[in-house]
Parts: sequence; structure tokens; C-alpha cells
Amino acid sequence: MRTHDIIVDCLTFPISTGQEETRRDAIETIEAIAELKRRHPAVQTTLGVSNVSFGLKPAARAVLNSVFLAECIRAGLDSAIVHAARIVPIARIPDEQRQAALDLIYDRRREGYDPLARLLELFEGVDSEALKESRAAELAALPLWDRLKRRIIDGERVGLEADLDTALAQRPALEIVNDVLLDGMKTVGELFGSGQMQLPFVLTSAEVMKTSVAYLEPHMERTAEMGKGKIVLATVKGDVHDIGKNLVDIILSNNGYDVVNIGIKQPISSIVAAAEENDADVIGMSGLLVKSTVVMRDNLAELTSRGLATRWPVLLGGAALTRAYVEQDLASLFEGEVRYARDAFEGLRLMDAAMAVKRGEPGARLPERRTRRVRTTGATGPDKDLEGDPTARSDIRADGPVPEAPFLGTQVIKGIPLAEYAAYLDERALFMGQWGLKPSRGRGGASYEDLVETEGRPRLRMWLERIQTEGLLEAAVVYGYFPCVSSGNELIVLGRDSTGELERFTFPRQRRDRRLCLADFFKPEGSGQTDVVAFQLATMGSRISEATAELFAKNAYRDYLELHGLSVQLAEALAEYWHTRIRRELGIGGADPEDLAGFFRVGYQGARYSFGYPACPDLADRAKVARLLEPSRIGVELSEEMQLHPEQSTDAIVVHHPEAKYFSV
Ligand code: B12
Repeated sequence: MRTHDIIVDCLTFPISTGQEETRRDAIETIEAIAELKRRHPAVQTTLGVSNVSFGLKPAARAVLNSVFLAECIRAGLDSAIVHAARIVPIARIPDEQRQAALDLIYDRRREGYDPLARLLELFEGVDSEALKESRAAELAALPLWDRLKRRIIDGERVGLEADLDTALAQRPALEIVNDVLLDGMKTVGELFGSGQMQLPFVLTSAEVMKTSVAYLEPHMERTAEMGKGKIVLATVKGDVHDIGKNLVDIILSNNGYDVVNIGIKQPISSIVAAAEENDADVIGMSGLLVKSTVVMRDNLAELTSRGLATRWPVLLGGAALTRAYVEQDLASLFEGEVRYARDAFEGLRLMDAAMAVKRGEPGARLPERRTRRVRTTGATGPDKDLEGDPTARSDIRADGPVPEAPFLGTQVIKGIPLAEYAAYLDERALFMGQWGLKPSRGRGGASYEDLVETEGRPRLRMWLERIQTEGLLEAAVVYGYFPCVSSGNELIVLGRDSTGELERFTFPRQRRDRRLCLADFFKPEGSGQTDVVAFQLATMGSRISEATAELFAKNAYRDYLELHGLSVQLAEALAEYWHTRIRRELGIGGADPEDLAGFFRVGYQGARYSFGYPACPDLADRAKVARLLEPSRIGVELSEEMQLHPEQSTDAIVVHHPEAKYFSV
């Protein structure tokens, strides 16, 4: 039996009886879980949670069970037996109830205070239904204007229209938007900025904002001073990344700005035309590719040469940019104002500042540009490490065995069931990276684990079920094995009979450290041996792209973010799964790790390098991969900009060498 197949039920007992001998039972359970996981990390644990609250009223049980479950998870609990519908998200439990439950769990009695008595008192006369209603009642008890603002902050729609009707009878629609609703969005921005609110909730707030504005719009008179300002937003030429720009659109438009979102792959001529046509106040450009940073520089140069540099302040955002590159390097070439925005909320702050400047508000200005600190000490004279032959091989072993490929040439696999690769989904990348479930900053806020439990996993289950029933995934792979040899920094891909050159890749070599280069992982030409290389290309198909675009168009912001994020992480999961399969086919899967975390740490033999990443940065190489694999057979095309369509697609070169790991050049 394998250790990780053992599941220990840690058991717990009611702490709700008031008897002295049961007071520490929850603490004992939590400590037992932690100790068991410390001594035997691979052994799994489980727990029937609700026993802890036996005898209490249902409403009090829901709170105590939820808080206890969260504490057990923190201690390392792997699984639990609970009634999911009766577990309340920690973030939604009022502070005093959560505190009383925690005090009861950890037996924090003191003179004049018994947490059990406190909990009973708090739930005096409260039943489960009442608990649900209490939040609604709390909201209803607020004065109208506070209530409307609260609705935006909490993303609470039920009863929204009635409140807006009452509001309309008292104040003009425009005033309601500007003074009340936007004030709510401002609080949302502050909560996000201080780390107390996560992206999905921000988007739910934005949805309620959008619904409110749409409801009020027919009552608004169009006046010149109506808009707070206008921005033209585009992803630059050659770049297909949409989601970041669209998030900026959502945040700005629901904070009162007019956004003209002209889409992806936009040349500067179209951006300028849209800005002129719409009489924009600001231009925003987005781009995730390294190449886009150069396109943005050219765009700024074009604005300068056309005498338009000072006409619009320019905001830039996207993964490959850095603050110093924008605010120092690009700013020094640009006669107008240019600023970097790390995220959509920084974009909002910059937009506020730019508009204040434009309105001539006293003291208004854009934030100071931030530049690099200049190094005063350091290397003088030539760097010894950089000397020598730029193609000299590293110390990578060249005498290892060559695995036998199961076939030579390519194969197409369509309709891969989700169940086969779903296990390779990197949940952390999904929840934190894509869905923005980052732990709340400050004491008492939701931890990452709380968020995963209350928001991440339930939503993930919902989406996985939905994409299955709606048939949104068309997972497919094309992959192949080819004979090959290396020559200096080059990898030469050969025809089936090991003769005739099909493609030649030139990879960069580290200029220091081990002087690694991808070519070193393959047998050198003239060694008398031919090596084998695999290429793979995985896609989620186009239906999922269409479904995400529909959600954005419908202003279903949170759903849009979640489905898009999930679809891109599933593309990664499929690629990871296929790499596992290639290792198995090559007979080198024996070193595979036992757990998923090991996979994400590349704890297996060989590595999968995606083009565009540091070891093989040249995106033009994707054309060679496309010639080798012919991905049109699975409905994938490579665009002129070297991007695969549909976007949820990824390609890679797969290396079998035991020393192959990720490295930067
Ligand atoms: C998820 C991801 C993928 C997914 C989905 C890609 C997609 N279409 O969205 C998958 C797995 C499919 C993928 C594939 C590829 N990827 Co990719 N990917 C990423 C990753 C990890 C996250 C991108 C993301 O979704 N971010 C979330 C969004 C919401 O953030 P954002 O766009 O940055 O926007 C926010 C801010 O930047 C800012 N912002 C953005 N624009 C603007 C504009 C204005 C005006 C303002 C104010 C603010 C602002 O506000 C936004 C919201 O807060 C990035 C690395 C990274 N850290 O960004 C690499 C990255 C973009 N990918 C990269 C590469 C190389 C690829 C591939 C080419 C790899 C391959 N060979 O297969 C392919 C290309 C895909 C294709 N179709 O051809 C490189 C690109 C660098 C380069 N060489 O050019 C990156 C940068 C990784 C890296 N470090 O090298 N990728």
C-alpha cells in the first residue's frame, strides 16, 4: 500500500455541551491534524466536521462548523465530510460571531466571559433562515443613499431596482450616479488597493454598477459635463491579448469614464483615428508580448513625429513592460506625458489625475515618473565571463542514452476528454493568477485557503460541470518525434530516415554561469549518434473563446474573468498532460513525481520549453514548429504576428535530457 493512499479520520467531539472535559476537544483535533501531517506528510486526513457543534441551534452550528473547518484546513486537513450548503464563507460571517466561534474552539474563557454563553446569546432566537435574512435586513435598515452605496460595494442586486426608483423620486439620475454609486466604486477601489477585496468581488460590484447605470440612463439628460473623461483603449499591433485591456475597460467604464475599446492588433493609425473621432482625453495601450514593448516605443515616436505627442497623455500596461522602461526609457523619447499602469486600478488613478490636470484643478498633476536607481559601484572594464567562443558548448553531458521514439513523424489527437487532463490544472495559478483570489491584507481577513474553500473550489466545480454540459471544450493536440542533431547553438531537425534537414533552430547561449543553450541537450553532429526531439501543440478550440467573448459582451464580468482564466489554465494543463504522455512513450516517465506539486516544479526527466520563454525567446521559431506539426489539422492557425488562434493554444519543444531544466539567458 502506498502511504498517500492512507486516510486517517481525526475525529472530533461536541464542544457545545459546556462540560469541562469536552472544552478542549476542538483544540485536540486541530493539534492532532497538525502533528499527524508533521510526522507523516504524505498520509491523508479527513474529518466529520459537524460533530463539533452537536446540540446547538442550526444557525449557530453553521457558523461554528465553518470557522472550525477553516481552522482544521489551516492545520493541514485534506478532506472533510460536511453539508456544503451549510458552510458559510468566512468572509461573510459577522466579526463578533466569528470571534465567539474562535474563542469557543480555542477555549479562550476568561473572568466574566464564556464564549459558549456568548455564542448562545448571539444566536438567541435566530434560525438559519433568519441568518440569511439578517444580511438583507441589515441592508434594508440603512438610509437609502448608504444602502445604494452598500449595494455597489457588496455586489447586491436583489431589490436594486426598487431602491433606484425611490432614489429617482428624490434626486436627478446623474447625481445618483456621480455622488452615490461612484462613491461606492471608489470604496471598492480602495478595498482592492489595500488588499481587503479580491478581483472577482470587484467585478461583481462593477456588474451591479453597470446594471444601475443602465437602469438610470433613460432618465439622464445628455449634457457636455456628463462624462468624467474619455479614453481610447487598444491592444497594440501584433498582439492578441485581450483580457487585461478588457479589465481596464470594465474598471474605468464603471467608474464613470467613457471607454472606446477598439480591440486587439491595432496599429497606431487606428488608435489616433479613434482618439480624434471620439475626441478622447487619454490614450491607453496594452500589450503582453516582448515585441509589443517595441511597438509601443514606435507608436510614441509616431505620435511625436506627427506633432501629436502633447495632445493625449498615454497610459501603457501589460506583462512585458516595466515601470522604468516606460517612465524612464520611453518617457525620454516622448515629448508628451506617458505613464505605466501595473493594473487596472492604477490606470483609474492615472485617469483621475489626467482629467484633473485637464480640468485645470489647482495643484493637479500626474504622479512623478519613477526611474531606475543608477548603480554607482560595480564592474569596470570587460566582464571576463563574457569572453570566449559564443558557441562553445556547456558542460551538459553528451554521452547519455537516446530514448527510442514510439514513432517518427506526427500524430493528431482530437476530442481529448477533460477527465484525462483536468488533474494537471494548476489551481494556484488559476485561483491567484487568473481569478485574483489573493489573501486579504490586514488581520482577520480571508486567507488564501479561506478564499479557495469558499470561492475558488465551488466556482471551479460549477465551471467544470458547465463547460462539460455545454460542450465548450474541443481539446486537441498535434505532436511528433523527429531525429535530430546539434551543431554549436543550433538544433537541426532531420527527416524520418535521419537524413535531410527539415528545420534548423538557433537558440541563445547564456553568456555566464554554465553557458547553457538548448542545443547542448542534443547529441552533437559528428558524434556518430542521432538524437530525438519532440514538438507538441495543444489547444482548447475556438468554442471556448467565443463563449468568453459573449460573456464580456453581456457585461457578465466575473463570469468572463473566470471562464477565460480557466480556459487558459486548461490549455496549460493539457500541455502538461501531453508532456507526461511523451515522457511515458519515450520510456523516461519512471522519474515522474508522485504529486502534482512535483510536476509544477519540473521534478521529472526532461523539460517542455514554450517558444517566447527565455531559453527559446524567438517567436519566429513558431513558424518552424507549425511547418513540422501542421496544426491546421486541429483547427489552429499561426498568424503573421506569430500568435496561435484560437488564443487558448500553446506550443513547445520537448527535451528528454536528464539535465534539461528551465534557465534564463
Ligand atoms: C496566462 C498566460 C498564457 C495563457 C493565455 C494567454 C492569453 N491569451 O491570455 C496561455 C497558456 C494560452 C499562454 C500561451 C502563450 N504565452 Co503566455 N502568458 C500567460 C501569463 C502567465 C499571464 C497572462 C494573463 O492572463 N494575465 C492576466 C491579465 C489580466 O493581466 P494583464 O494582461 O497583464 O493586464 C493587467 C495589467 O497588465 C494592466 N494592463 C494591461 N494592459 C493595460 C493597458 C492600460 C492602458 C492600463 C492602464 C493597464 C493595463 O491591467 C490589467 C488588469 O489589471 C503571461 C505572464 C504574465 N505574467 O503576464 C504569459 C506571457 C504573456 N506568455 C508568453 C508566451 C511566450 C506565450 C506563448 C507564445 C507560449 C507558447 N509558445 O505557446 C503562448 C502564446 C499564445 C498563442 N495563442 O499564441 C510570454 C510573452 C513574452 C514574449 N516572449 O513575448 C509571457 C509574458 C510570459 C513570459 N514571462 O515570458 N499564455
